[in-house]
Order: sequence, then C-alpha cells, then structure tokens
Amino acid sequence: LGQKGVTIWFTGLSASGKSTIACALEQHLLHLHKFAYRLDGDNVRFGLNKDLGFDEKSRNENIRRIGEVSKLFSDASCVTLTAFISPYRADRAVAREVHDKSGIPFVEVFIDAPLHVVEQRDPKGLYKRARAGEIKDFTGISAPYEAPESPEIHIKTADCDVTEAVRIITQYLSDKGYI
Ligand code: GGZ
Repeated sequence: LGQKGVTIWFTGLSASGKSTIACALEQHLLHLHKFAYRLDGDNVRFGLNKDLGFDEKSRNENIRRIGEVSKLFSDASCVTLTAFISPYRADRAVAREVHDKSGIPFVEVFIDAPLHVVEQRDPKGLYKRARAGEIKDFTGISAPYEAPESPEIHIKTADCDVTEAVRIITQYLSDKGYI
C-alpha cells in the first residue's frame, strides 16, 4: 500500500464543524488516492457504542473504545479521522497514549468555535433543548468541555472556512510525512 497510518483526532463542541471538516478532509484524501476512513457518531454511537449515553463515565468509555479502534485502523495503514466531542482532556490523553505506545502518529485537531456561535447555529435545536433542561449533561451547557492546551492543529472556525481547514490539515500531514 505504500502508506503508513495516522489518526487525526478532531475535538470540539457540538456544531463546531468537526464532522463537516472531517468529511471534507476524508473526501480530499480519497481524491489523493489515500486510504482514509472517518469514525463519527453515526457509525460508532449507533453500533459499537450503542450501549453508551452521555454521562461522564459513558463518555470516558466512548472515547476509550474509539481510541482503541482508531489505533487499529491506523495500524492497518489507514488515515483515520475521528470526529467526537471528546470533552475530557484525560480521555484524549489516553487515546494519544495508546497510539504513542504503538508508534502510530496522533494528530489532535481542535475545532474551536465559541459557545455563543455554536449556540446560534444550533442546527438540531439541541442547545435550545439543553437550556430548557430537556437534555441533561449537555456539553457547554450542563457538562464541561476541556479545550486542548497544545493541539497539533488549532482551527478557529471564525476565520477559517472548510476548504481552508482542509488545506491546513493536509499541509501539516504532508509536511510531517504522514501522507
Ligand atoms: C453533547 C450530545 C448530547 C449531550 C446528544 N452532550 O451535534 P451532534 O448531536 O450531532 O453531536 C453531538 C453528539 C455527541 O456525541 P459524541 O460521541 O461526539 O460525544 S462525546 O465525545 O462527548 O462522547 C450531539 C449529540 O451527540 N448529543 N446528547 N448530552 N452532545
């Protein structure tokens, strides 16, 4: 295959743009004939992790499993993209450690959109429902989001569109020799 694996770990609030950017990046990598695959809520939370909710313990376990699975994909030489809130710093550190121990590169990408912006977007009306108390443990409202302190890549969605974000990440991967 002539390709080594790498995990690109997106983190950010709900509606920050993680999935949109990860999706566009996946398409771009596939066009470059890279073997890429995206893990997100749609293919993980409804399958492997359908037994898990959104309390702290469940999120710890959600991220732990995703960290292990992404390591396996990347070990099989895939460019693996994960798009989960992954709100706890310690959980992301565990995912990184699992990769480090196997010598597989791990690139943390912080999709940084302020709460007032994502709350304004509110594409699914979840923030509104969380404010009304209809959804408990909602990230940013009634559950914490611990922003990365030193992510490999920091994308501020206020001054960076999707195309630009894809360009920045692709450039980073190429500079590092990961793709
Ligand atoms: C946060 C929630 C919650 C709560 C349901 N808190 O915008 P979405 O809808 O499509 O993405 C969110 C998704 C978050 O799942 P993750 O697996 O990424 O979370 S974590 O990494 O923290 O385990 C949101 C929806 O699920 N959702 N309830 N309480 N987001």
